[in-house]
Amino acid sequence: MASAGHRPVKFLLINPTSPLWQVKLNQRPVNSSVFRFSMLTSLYVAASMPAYVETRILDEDVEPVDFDTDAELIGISFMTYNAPRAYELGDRFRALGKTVIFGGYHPSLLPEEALQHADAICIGEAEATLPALMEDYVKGTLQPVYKSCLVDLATLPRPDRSLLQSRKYITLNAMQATRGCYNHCSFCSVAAFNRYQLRTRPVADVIDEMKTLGSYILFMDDNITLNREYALELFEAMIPLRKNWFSQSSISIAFDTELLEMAVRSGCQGLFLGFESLSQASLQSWKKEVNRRKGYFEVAHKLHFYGIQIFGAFVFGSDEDTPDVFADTLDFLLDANIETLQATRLTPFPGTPLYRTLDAQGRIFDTNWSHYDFFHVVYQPLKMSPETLDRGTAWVQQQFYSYPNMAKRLFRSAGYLNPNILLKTTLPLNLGYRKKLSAYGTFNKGLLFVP
Ligand code: B12
Repeated sequence: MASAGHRPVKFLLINPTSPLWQVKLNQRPVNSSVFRFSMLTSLYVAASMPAYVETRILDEDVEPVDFDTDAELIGISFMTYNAPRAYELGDRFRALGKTVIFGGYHPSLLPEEALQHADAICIGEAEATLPALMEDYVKGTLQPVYKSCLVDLATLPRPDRSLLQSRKYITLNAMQATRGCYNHCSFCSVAAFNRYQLRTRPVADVIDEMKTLGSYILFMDDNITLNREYALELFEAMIPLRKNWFSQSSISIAFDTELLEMAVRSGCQGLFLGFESLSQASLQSWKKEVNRRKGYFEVAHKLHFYGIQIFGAFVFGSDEDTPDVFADTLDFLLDANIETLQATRLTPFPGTPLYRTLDAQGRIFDTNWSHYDFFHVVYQPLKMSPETLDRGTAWVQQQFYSYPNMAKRLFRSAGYLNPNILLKTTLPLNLGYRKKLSAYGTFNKGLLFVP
């Protein structure tokens, strides 16, 4: 609906993807549906637009790009791995006479590069840049760069999930209670993007939004328990809603029984935990202080005791890692019965301290951004070859997601997880990872590694 004083503007907001996941005409999405969720980024961008803007969201993971669109303004939102596709789309739409604006992690952290393919870029959050950008756009005085302050989360607009084709996603019940993180882990672009600050939303707003969503909720927070007092207040307020929820947290929750019990009472069913490495030296070199000197088996036992499944994240390739790291980590993962694994090759995202260090040491040999997807080695590791790092990581993934290991894991998990949650989340996620990994050729690559 057009508001007084402004002509209506049609805006096409694109979530680009890599050639591997792009949907072609009349084709079904390639990626497993378990990795199609949230879209909170696009939803918040759409919600930040003034009322006279009519936004259509196009997600290249589920539908092909429409170059015949009648939209006059094209927005492209991207991280690093899809920057090359974003640039290709930006160039093409500009050649068609459209105005192109960019936002997201990559253009925020590398604005000069991004600006070569767009008319304007937004550094930071859409909520604080788009209103001014649109004022200028309708007046014909668009500027090349709009920079946001950190938004006060009490002022966040409410995402309109009806802008998405819900049947194409495993769930759209994703939301945020907090943004950012104040820890200084060297590889993390989330903390860098959020200027190493944590912000929280008023608990009443979070509860209001939760009430509008289904019974399974994904919190896209970077660490929902980072502010302990806030988390306690939020979890307590969530209890009467009787929802099931999943989020990211640091492993510290396992050592805080009061917080853990409150999380369980509020419906916590699974946590994505950044273990990152078994090695104290690696954790120290990455400044991942929050994990240091904490027993990982104890973390797993404690969470499992409370019926919480674990999505464990491990990163391979620190300067301390030798080829033994792969077998040692796999032993832990299987013994501790971690339900789902995200194993990644260390990736120096632009804008992070890690990028600056490796770049200064001349060790980054690949700046094809499409390889910054955790499935490629883009820098020279210190104590092994790039091939060993690549194949060793693939080997861990292949072993972890082998059918026998999956069966053993699920059987053990059945002893402490709610069977409904196991069937609806643990099993599909394990199968989804197998599908995704096989699309990347991980299973064949893993066979080339000799532990
Ligand atoms: C959910 C999520 C996913 C989901 C869904 C993504 C989606 N399309 O919705 C899935 C699972 C698909 C995913 C996949 C990947 N992801 Co991911 N993901 C996230 C996560 C956890 C939350 C995203 C989110 O909802 N944020 C909340 C919104 C509100 O914040 P935002 O994205 O920053 O958006 C704001 C601003 O950036 C800005 N903005 C953004 N776009 C635009 C556009 C315009 C025009 C404007 C004006 C403003 C603007 O305004 C927004 C509102 O304030 C983030 C971490 C994070 N904290 O963001 C990682 C993150 C974005 N992912 C990351 C990565 C690396 C990936 C993968 C490449 C690798 C992987 N994890 O397997 C894959 C690639 C995709 C694929 N096909 O395989 C990295 C990106 C790092 C980087 N610098 O590139 C992040 C930061 C996590 C990390 N490990 O560091 N991801």
